[in-house]
Amino acid sequence: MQASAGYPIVTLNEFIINRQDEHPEAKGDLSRLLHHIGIAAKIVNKKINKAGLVDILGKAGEVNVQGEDVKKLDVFANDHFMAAIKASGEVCAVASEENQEIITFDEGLSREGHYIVCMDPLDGSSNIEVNVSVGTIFSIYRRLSPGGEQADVSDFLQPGTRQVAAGYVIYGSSTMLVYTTGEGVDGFTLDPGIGEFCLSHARIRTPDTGRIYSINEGNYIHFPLGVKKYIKYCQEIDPETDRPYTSRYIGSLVSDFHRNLLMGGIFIYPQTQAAPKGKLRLIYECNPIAFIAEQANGAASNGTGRTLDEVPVSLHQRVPFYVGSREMMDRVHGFLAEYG
Ligand code: P6P
Repeated sequence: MQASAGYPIVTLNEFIINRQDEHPEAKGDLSRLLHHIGIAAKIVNKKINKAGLVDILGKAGEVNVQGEDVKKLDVFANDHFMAAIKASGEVCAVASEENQEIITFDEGLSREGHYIVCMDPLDGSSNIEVNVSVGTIFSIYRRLSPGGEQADVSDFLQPGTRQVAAGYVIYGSSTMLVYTTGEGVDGFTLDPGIGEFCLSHARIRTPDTGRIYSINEGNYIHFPLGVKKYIKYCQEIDPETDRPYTSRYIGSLVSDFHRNLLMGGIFIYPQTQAAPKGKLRLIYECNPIAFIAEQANGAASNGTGRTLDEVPVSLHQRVPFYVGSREMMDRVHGFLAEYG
């Protein structure tokens, strides 16, 4: 995708429209939805950048100097992404990390909406107080229930292979939106000067291997033996295979994944004593990240099976999650197969 002659940037909206033009059958409904998600990301980004000032402007639950109710940022993010998705008129229901049940949009255009959205509006929000990057994760499917009827939870229990699009926003040193519609992965960096996400990482492909392993080693004692063996493999001295690797763990899924996606690496959140099924949620954390990883030449699994093949049984289901460079994934699968 080239910028138009003489004009140096491709904005997210231009990119979405250009991609839509490549599909004559497309009616623009997915494009409109992605555009609205981009708007919500800009609104949330503006608020997060001021997060440190919340103490001055008032803590969550208080009324700030502008007389507004100060909300926790993850509630703020949930409200704005929910409102933007509803405003697109293309979505009949949303499953959010912030809501126990699905939120259905039953009036007007939305009831006919072709899509459903699964999202974690602000993943890792506990990191905000210490100014660590956090992210929004979203996943889009076609609805299964008939248009015009109220959506139900069965619309959301689809395997990740049925995703139409998936993406994340990382609110870091710069704010980026990275997404896929199944034709590769592209990254857009927010230019605050013009208030636009601009194409900055076209056709992201993760390296076949890497030297970064990301896992919370504080849980080491509870890891499956195969994971323990893999960690020791990463730490062994072997110049032939460029080991020992480097341990990098931020504790914010979007940040850890984004770094490994660009540099090569592996992220692992296996079963632990505190989280016997794993900690991360299948439908709004693992599936969208897995879709992006595979579209960028990487891989994602629950340790024994492909993440995207798993058929969800509940909205907030947790699964073990392994995601990253293909060769590193093959290696950890070997240890899991041999040692369990
Ligand atoms: P732990 C953040 O709370 C989160 O959901 C993910 O963003 C992150 O990868 C994980 O939990 C970190 O969990 O147990 O290592 O603090």
